[in-house]
Amino acid sequence: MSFVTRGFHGRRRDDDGRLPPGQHLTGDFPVLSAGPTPRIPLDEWELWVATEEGTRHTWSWAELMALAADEPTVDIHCVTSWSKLDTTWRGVSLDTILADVETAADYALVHSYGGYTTNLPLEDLLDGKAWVAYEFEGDDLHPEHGGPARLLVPHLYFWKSAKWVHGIELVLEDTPGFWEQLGYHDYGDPWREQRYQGD
Ligand SMILES: Nc1nc2c(c(=O)[nH]1)N[C@H]1C(S)=C(S)[C@@H](COP(=O)(O)O)O[C@H]1N2
Ligand SMILES: [Mo]
Repeated sequence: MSFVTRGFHGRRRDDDGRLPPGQHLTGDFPVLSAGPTPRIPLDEWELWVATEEGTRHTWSWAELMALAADEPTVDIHCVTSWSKLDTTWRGVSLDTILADVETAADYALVHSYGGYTTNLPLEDLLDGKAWVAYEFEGDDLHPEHGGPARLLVPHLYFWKSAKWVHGIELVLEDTPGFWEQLGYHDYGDPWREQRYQGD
């Protein structure tokens, strides 16, 4: 009888297998921004969704706040190799935001205030996998971290989680965003280490 079980033999660390390959844990919350932090007054803030047919849906800040919110606790993984476990957020699920949006699109190109963009398959925004988040660890989301609101798509590398989210363009064909045009992966699954195009 073998007393060395598979589980005992396998990698066991304090992250409990929650750290994707090539990542290390960090306790703090680094700021990674490709440009200056835009400041958007809440009375001017707007979220838009545009379909491939040209239909536009918009939400004011008050309208976003009126939507049912979730409080997800998730692990986040930056392509620069830090991961942070059990981060807590408050935000509106994309399922709620897209509930009444009719589309045949398979992809989304997300637009931020300030001009940043990032692309992902529409299905990666659905089924409880993505939020428009406006609180972090119980406080209003700090402007440097994307406040007043950012996209939160924790199952993909964190560059997909567009800070200062402004709009979601639903498109029939995948269209690379800011980092994707500069060589980062179109999908960006941290568990498959999809850091760069070709990974
Ligand atoms: N608008 C915008 N969103 C962005 C970025 C950016 O430069 N601009 N950087 C991305 C990258 S590379 C990462 S790792 C995370 C960083 O989020 P943080 O600064 O809150 O840690 O935001 C992502 N979203
Ligand atoms: Mo990043």
